[in-house]
Amino acid sequence: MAEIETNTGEDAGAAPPAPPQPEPVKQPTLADWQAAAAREVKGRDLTWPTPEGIDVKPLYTADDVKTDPGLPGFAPFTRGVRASMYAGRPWTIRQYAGFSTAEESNAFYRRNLAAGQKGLSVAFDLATHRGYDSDHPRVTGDVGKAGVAIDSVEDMKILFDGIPLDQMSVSMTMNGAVIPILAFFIVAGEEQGVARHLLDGTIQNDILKEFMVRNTYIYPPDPSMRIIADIIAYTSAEMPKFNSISISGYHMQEAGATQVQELAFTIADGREYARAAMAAGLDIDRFAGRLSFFFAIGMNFFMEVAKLRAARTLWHRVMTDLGAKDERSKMLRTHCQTSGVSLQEQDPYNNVIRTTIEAMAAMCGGTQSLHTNALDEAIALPTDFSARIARNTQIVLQEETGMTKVVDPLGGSYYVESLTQQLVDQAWTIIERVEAEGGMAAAVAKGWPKAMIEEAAAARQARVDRGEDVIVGVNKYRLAEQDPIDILDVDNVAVREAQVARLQTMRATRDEAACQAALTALREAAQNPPLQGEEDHATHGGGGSPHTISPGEAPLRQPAAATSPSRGGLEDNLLALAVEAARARASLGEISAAMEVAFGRYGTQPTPVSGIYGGAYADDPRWARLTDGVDATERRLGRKPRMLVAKMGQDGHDRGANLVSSMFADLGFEIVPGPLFQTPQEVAGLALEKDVDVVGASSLAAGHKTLIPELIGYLRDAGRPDIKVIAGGVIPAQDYQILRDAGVQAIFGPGTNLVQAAEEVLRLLGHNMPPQEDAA
Ligand code: MLC
Ligand code: 5AD
Repeated sequence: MAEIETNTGEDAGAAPPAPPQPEPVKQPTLADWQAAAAREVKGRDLTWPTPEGIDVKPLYTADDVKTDPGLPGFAPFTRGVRASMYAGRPWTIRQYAGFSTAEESNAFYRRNLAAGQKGLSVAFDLATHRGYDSDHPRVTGDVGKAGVAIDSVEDMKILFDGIPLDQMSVSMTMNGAVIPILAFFIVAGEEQGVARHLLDGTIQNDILKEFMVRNTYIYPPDPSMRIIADIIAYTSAEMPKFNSISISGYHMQEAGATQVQELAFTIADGREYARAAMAAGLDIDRFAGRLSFFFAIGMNFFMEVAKLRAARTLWHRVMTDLGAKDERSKMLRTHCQTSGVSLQEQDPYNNVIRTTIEAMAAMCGGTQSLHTNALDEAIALPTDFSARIARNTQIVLQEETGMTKVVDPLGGSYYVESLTQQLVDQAWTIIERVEAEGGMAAAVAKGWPKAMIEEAAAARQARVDRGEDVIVGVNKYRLAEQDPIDILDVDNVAVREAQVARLQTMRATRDEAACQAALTALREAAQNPPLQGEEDHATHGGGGSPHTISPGEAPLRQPAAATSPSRGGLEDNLLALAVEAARARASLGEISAAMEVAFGRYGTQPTPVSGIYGGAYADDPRWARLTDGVDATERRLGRKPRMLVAKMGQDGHDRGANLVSSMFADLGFEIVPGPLFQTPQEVAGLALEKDVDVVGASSLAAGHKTLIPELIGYLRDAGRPDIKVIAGGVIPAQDYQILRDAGVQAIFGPGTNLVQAAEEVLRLLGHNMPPQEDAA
C-alpha cells in the first residue's frame, strides 16, 4: 500500500505540496473471478443443475439481482407479511400430533403446551379422514394408528378438555371428512362456552392436493369443491378468526415434487379455491384474508428460503389479478413443516441435524407457524422424548440464537434474491399452463400434475439409489450395525374397543328422531340441487365398497358452487346442517354417509409412470444384471413374473407403491397396481384373479401388523401359500419378527435401495442371483 505523508504544518506560509495520489486499486472483474475459480478447479464446471431445472452458479453478484424486493409488511410481501415479523412476534410453534384415543391425545397436548408449544395441530386417524366410524369393518387396522380417532362431538370435547378454544389456536388437518370434523369442533366449542365467532384456528380443507398426492378424499371432485365453497361461505360469515383452508404444497414435496412444482401447483390450487368461492357469490375481500398456506421445507436450504419469498410474491400477483382490493387478501400467510421424507430410519440422530437446518430455512423464509419433525419420523409417531427434541429445536432457535431479531435476514443476498426471482418465473410458467388448460381442477382431472410429480420422485429415487444424491447414513457413511430406538406403539385393538363402546353409548342415549331428522336434512341439501351427471360418480351402496374411476374417466365440470347462486347464503349450507346433526349426536360415519348418498364415494386406479427410473440406469451394469435375471425368470415361468402392488386399509400414501410399481415395470415385470383402500380379503382376491407370483404390500400408516398377516391367511385359505408376500414402507425393526412369523418373505423398510430389493425378489422367485460385491 502507498505510504501517506502527514502534513506537520511547519511551512504553513508555502502552498502545501499536493498529497501524492494512491495508486488506483484495480477492482477484480467477474471475468477475473471466473478465471481464478477455473484455475482452482482446473476448469471443472461448478454449475449445480438442481432438480427444479435451475442452474445454480457458484457465485452471485449484484448483476444477478434484477428486482427490488421492497419492504416487509408491504406489497408484494416478498420480505414478509408483517413489518416487524419475528422481532414483533415469533412464529407459532405448532406441533402436529394425535394418536390413539382423544384422552391420550389430550394429555399429550397438555404436556406439550406446558413445555413451550404455542399452538395445536390435530392429526386424525385414517378411519376418521375417510369418513368411517371406528366400528366400520373396513378400518380395523387403522383406528387410532396414524392419528387420533374421532367419532363424534363427544370425542372432540374430550380432545380439547381443559384447553380453552377462545385462547388456543387449533389447526385440524382434515380434508375428506371435513364437514363432520368442523361441525364437531364448532359444537365442542359451543358446549365449552365458546361462541363460534371466537374460535381461532385453521382447517386444512384442501381437496385438490388430495386427488393429486395425499388421497384422503371421500367424494368425487365436484361435490368436494362444493364442500369447500360451503365451508368458506360459512366461516367467512360466522367465524371471522378462523382460517377456512390451508392450501398445501407439503404433501406434493413429500410425494417427490420439486420445489418449483410444489410452489406452482399450490398457488394454482389457491386460485382455484378463490374462484370457487367467488363463483358461489362471495366477495373476494370477505374471505381471502382467511385463506392460508402450508409448505414443506426440505434440505435445499436457500431454495426453501427463496420458495417462501417467491410464494408470497406470486400470491400477491394472483390475488391482484382476481380483483382483490384489501391488502390482507393478498398476503400469503403460511404454516411450514420440515420434510418427513428427508428423514431416515438409518442412523436416526442425524435427523435432528436435518430438522434443525430445515427449521432455520423456514424461519429465514418467514413462516407464520412451524412443525418440526421428530427424529423417529421414518418409523413411527413421536414419543414424548422425540417430541421434546423436535419442539426444543424451535425453542432454541427462538430463544437462544437471536435469529428472530432481524426481519428477512437473507434479504439482499444476491443468491437468495436471484433464486427468488427464478422461482417466481419458473413457477409462473407452470401456473400459466394450468390456466391455459382450464384451471387446477381440470389439470388434476387430466392427471398431468400427478404424473409430473411421480416422474420427479422416480428420478430422485434413482439418484439416491445410484449414490448421486448423498444421504448420510443411508447411501454413504452407513453404520455397520444400528441399535433400535424406542418407539411409540399404539394398541389399536384397545383403542377400537374403547371407541366402539363410546359410540354405542352415544347412539343409545341420543334423541334418535332428532338425530335422524338432522341427517335427513343434510342428505337433502347434498342432493339439492342435484349435481348434473352425478351418476357418473356414484358408488354401489352407501357403505363405501370401492369403485374405481381413473382420473381420465371422470372429467371435472365447473365446481357445483358455480352453478348455484344460493350457495353464498347458509340455507342449504352443508356445514350449517352438519352442525345441527353434530348437536343431535350424529356420528362422523353417519354424517359422511348422509352426504355419500348424494355424492358417491370416489376411487382411483394408480397409473405408474414408466421409463424414468430405468432410464437413469440405462448404462449401468447393475441394471443389466437385473434384467438378465428377469429374462431368465420369464423363460422359466413361461411368462413375465407378475407382482401385485397392494395398498390395504385407509392408508393413501402411495409414493412408495408407485415407485416400486414403476421400477419393477421398467425391469420387465408385469405389474398389477392395486387400487387404494383395499381390505386384505380384496387383495387376496385380486392376487388370485391375476395369478400373481408376488404381492408387495406397502404400508405407511402402521396398519401392517394387522393387515398383512390377514392377507397371508386369506391366500393360505385359498390354497395358494406359494404366492410370496413381501412388505415395504414404514415398518419398524421391532415388528420384523412378527411379520416373518406370519409368513412375510422379505421386508423393505425406509431407505431401501430398489435395485437391491429387486435382487431379493428375483431370488425369492427362484432365480439364482449371484451375490455382487459392489452392490448398489
Ligand atoms: C403475527 N401477528 C402479529 C405479528 N405476527 N401481530 C403483530 N406483529 C407481528 N409481528 C398476529 C397475526 O396477525 C395474528 O392475528 C396472530 O398474531 C397470530 O399470528 P399468525 O401469524 O396468524 O399465526 P397463527 O395463528 O399460528 O396462524 C398461522 C397460519 C394458520 C395462518 C399459517 O393457518 C395455521 O396455524 N396453520 C397451521 C396449519 C397446520 O398446522 N397444518 C398441519 C398440517 S400437517 P390475526 O388477528 O391477524 O389473526 C399435515 C400432515 C399430514 O398435513 O399429511 O397429515
Ligand atoms: N403425529 C405427529 N406427526 C405426524 N405426522 C403424521 N401423522 C402424525 C402424527 N399423528 C407427520 C409426519 C409425516 C407428516 C405427514 O406429518 O411428519 O411425515
